[in-house]
Amino acid sequence: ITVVLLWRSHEEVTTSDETERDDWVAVRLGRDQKEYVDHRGVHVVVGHYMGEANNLQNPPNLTEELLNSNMFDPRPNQGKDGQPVVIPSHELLKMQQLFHINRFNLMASDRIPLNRSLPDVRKKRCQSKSVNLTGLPAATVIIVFHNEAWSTLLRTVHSVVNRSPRSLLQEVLLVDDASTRAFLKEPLDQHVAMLPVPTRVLRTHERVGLVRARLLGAREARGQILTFLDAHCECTVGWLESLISRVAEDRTRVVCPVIDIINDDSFAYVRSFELHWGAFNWELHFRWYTLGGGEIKRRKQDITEPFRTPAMAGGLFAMDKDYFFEIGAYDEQMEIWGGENLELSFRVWQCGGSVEIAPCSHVGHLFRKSSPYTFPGGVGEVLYSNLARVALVWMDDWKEFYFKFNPAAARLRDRQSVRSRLELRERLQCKSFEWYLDNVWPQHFMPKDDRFFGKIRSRESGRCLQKPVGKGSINQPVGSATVVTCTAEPNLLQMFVMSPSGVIMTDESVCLDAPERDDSARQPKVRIMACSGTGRQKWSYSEQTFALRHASSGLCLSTGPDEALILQACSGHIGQQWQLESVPWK
Ligand code: LR7
Ligand code: MN
Repeated sequence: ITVVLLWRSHEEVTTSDETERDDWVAVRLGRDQKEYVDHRGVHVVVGHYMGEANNLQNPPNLTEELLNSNMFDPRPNQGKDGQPVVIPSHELLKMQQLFHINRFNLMASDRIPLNRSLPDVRKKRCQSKSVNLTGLPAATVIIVFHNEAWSTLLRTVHSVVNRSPRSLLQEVLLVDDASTRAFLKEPLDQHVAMLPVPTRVLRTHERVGLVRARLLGAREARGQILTFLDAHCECTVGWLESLISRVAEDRTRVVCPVIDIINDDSFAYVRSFELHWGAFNWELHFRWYTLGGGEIKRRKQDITEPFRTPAMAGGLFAMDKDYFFEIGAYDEQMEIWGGENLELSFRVWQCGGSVEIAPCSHVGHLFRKSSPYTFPGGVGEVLYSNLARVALVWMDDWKEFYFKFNPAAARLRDRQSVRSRLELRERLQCKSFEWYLDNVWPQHFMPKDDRFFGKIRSRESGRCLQKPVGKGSINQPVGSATVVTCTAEPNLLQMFVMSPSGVIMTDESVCLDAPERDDSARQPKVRIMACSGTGRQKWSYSEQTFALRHASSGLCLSTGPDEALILQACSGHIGQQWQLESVPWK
């Protein structure tokens, strides 16, 4: 039996040493929500799945006056210790309207003091392991923002000031990326002038996007360590020393904290698991995945040890300032938002550095479901141009794979001039993308030459195997594999990779999965589940009989009723015959 535990956003779970286990299987790891099945088959969800304030019936009228007014109105106990804010029912309508300004519950945020307390969410072993601060270099904390709310921006700054060892904090640099809100001008300058740590506000002359805003901050920084944060974060105790000590040991390390969740509705601080690392999907979107095998083993020895990650989320990390510039800073031609996180991750790994997550450093980030600000030039143009640049510079042959399945980026490909970035790659003598896949992310699901890539077609109906559509939901955490009409145009949902070891996987690290044994009464359902590396996800294919045989049960993949797939004793009948149709992409 599978017990599904649902938490409303106001009753979220905080995990502790005792409940977080390495044998949990990730079912789905969204940006702001993580779902696991634990060792007893109990389904655990961390994060939220529904913002109540977000369900607005009538679109609000966001007047200039409203946008320019600072409604910060702190109440001493609201949000204390990371608890959710409670808004009385007579204010709910107003709350819903204010939600649209920043795409988070502004009224809730504005009621929490700038110095709110947060629990020490670190593992006990992190708490007892003290970092020796003597001789450690100090950091410049750089926070770029565009039209951020007063309360979230300053709570970020105050949490840095309050919870960083003074000797490690050289200064805070705020970079205002051409915000238009009045309260982010003189009032902000005046507020930061009173802080006990040198804090300055730099301003861009026009909207330059987060990459060039961060570059402005980096060039002005006086600290030896650059530490970047988004403008809506809250740091917890111990966050900075755990990052800086790693960089001090090896200047080519880029170190990220564990990113906890600040709920966009209640502003509750929700501790996240440390069981995942960052990578990307076939659309080059950042995703969390279950930690790779080697890192899990290393973690079992010492859960306080930082672990390597194929990619960073982008906003929260520390690195040596000189190394930052030596290795090419950022691609200045990246606009507004997106792509720079993968660009930096690929570059650091391929050019001799490393990216890691320090489990003893926890920082909360406010996750939103949509972006509140404008994308001059259009969201698609901006994002896909940035991603096209990543592919063109760093991915070698795999850029063709990306462009084939992402026509929106392919259209912008020829407009990019990437010569100076390719020269950088040449000058630094960086390794290939293949090296990155083999060494940094061996668990990847990219179509390397040693594996089948294409469609899996039923010889009975001519239909194709398809991954469940959509991001899934709480009610359908794992999807059933289906057999549907094959599409002619490139369709990522119908593309599968079969590795030499017999794992049939597809985008986002999900694998064709079936129960170990024949559960005689029913025909075992074939599903698409998070890849786990276990025997229940191994298959073998016979080019003679066209059978796909499930390794641990010895049964064969068969078409079932409707669009379903089942396992049956192998008989060789037409419903058990599959054509593996390669789709070329190079
Ligand atoms: O034009 C802009 N100018 C800016 O100064 C656009 C944005 N910004 C600022 C913005 O105010 C914010 O402080 O840049 C920062 C990041 O923008 P967000 O908060 O809208 O980004 P995000 O949190 O949705 O996105 C993640 O991916 C981005 C890709 O470009 C950046 O790398 C973000 O820093 C990154 N955030 C994180 O890594 C936090 C954890 C997310 C996860 C998983
Ligand atoms: Mn952010």
